[in-house]
Amino acid sequence: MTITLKVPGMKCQHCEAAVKGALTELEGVKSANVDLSAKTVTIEYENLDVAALKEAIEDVGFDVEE
Ligand SMILES: [Cu+2]
Repeated sequence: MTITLKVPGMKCQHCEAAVKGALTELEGVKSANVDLSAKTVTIEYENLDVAALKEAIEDVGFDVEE
């Protein structure tokens, strides 16, 4: 499955790396690609709840909008 989440707080490549790292650490996440100008992250995943994806992003300090 693929989902795109809006993460408005991402401002630079450090933010991108933090969000991407938090997501790809999760078992079930195949890829996470950040679009910094759109402030979105597109996640390819399986066997996971969207809630778990959001939680991982929030755990590294960013709010998520769907
Ligand atoms: Cu940053």
